[in-house]
Amino acid sequence: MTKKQAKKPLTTEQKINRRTFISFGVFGAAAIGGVFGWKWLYNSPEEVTAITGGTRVPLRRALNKTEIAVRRLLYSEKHLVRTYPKSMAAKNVRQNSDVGVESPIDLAAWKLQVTKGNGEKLLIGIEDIKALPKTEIVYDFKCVEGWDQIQYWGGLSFVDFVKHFNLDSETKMDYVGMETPDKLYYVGLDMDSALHPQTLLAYEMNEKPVPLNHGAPLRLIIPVKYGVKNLKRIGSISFSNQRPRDYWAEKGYDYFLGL
Ligand SMILES: Nc1nc2c(c(=O)[nH]1)N[C@H]1C(S)=C(S)[C@@H](COP(=O)(O)O)O[C@H]1N2
Ligand SMILES: [Mo]
Repeated sequence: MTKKQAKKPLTTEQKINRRTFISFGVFGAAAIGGVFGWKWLYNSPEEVTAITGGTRVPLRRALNKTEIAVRRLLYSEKHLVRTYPKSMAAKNVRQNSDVGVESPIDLAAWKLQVTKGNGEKLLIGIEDIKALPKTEIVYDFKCVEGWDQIQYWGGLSFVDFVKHFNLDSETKMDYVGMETPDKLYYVGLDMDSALHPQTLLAYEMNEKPVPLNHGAPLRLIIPVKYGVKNLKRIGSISFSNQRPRDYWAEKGYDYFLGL
């Protein structure tokens, strides 16, 4: 008698047993995968404590990528900030906080240093920047300390800047970092905000050269962000896929500080 057992239809109980077995198998595999995944993460190097600290490199990378993706979904960076007529711009422009703007500066010798993705460095003079088409904006500048003021700025839009200096491949990276020449004040910016059409490398305030205390010869005007990100006296610009160091983020402020 060698009847094939498989031909016999399964009873309900057998079916249940079989499904239970499969479920446990899947559950077990997931659990084992989870344990190995966790071990992999646990044994990964710890991130360099700077802007954030204490977690593993792959986890932080995933968290940062997620934050950029979620921000893209939630806020449209192409949404324009409200602008005002020039007549509404403040004549006495408020001045606030001078980290990195107090060291002596030789304006005639100043050059903007740009580090490209391949490490190559560009040195750009203010005249090269002023020779390009000017973009102007009158908008409500907002400081996290609780004041705002309608201000009038002019300069080279960051989009025009990257186009003119062939920084297209750099713009594929996630972040831009900017620092004062003495490196005492520095900001990190997500690329979407840097490439926002209203972001300027400003060399004029109320149609005159930017005064020293407001960031001469060149300062950042990034209307989609709070004042703290609007770095005065830009010395260098770099691009990266890791978050560049950021003065206020190091002190616990939100990294993006968007409006
Ligand atoms: N180099 C540098 N840039 C800076 C700051 C600073 O301390 N140093 N302060 C920021 C803050 S908090 C604000 S509100 C604005 C103020 O710019 P203002 O002085 O032109 O009003 O500059 C930002 N850029
Ligand atoms: Mo500020």
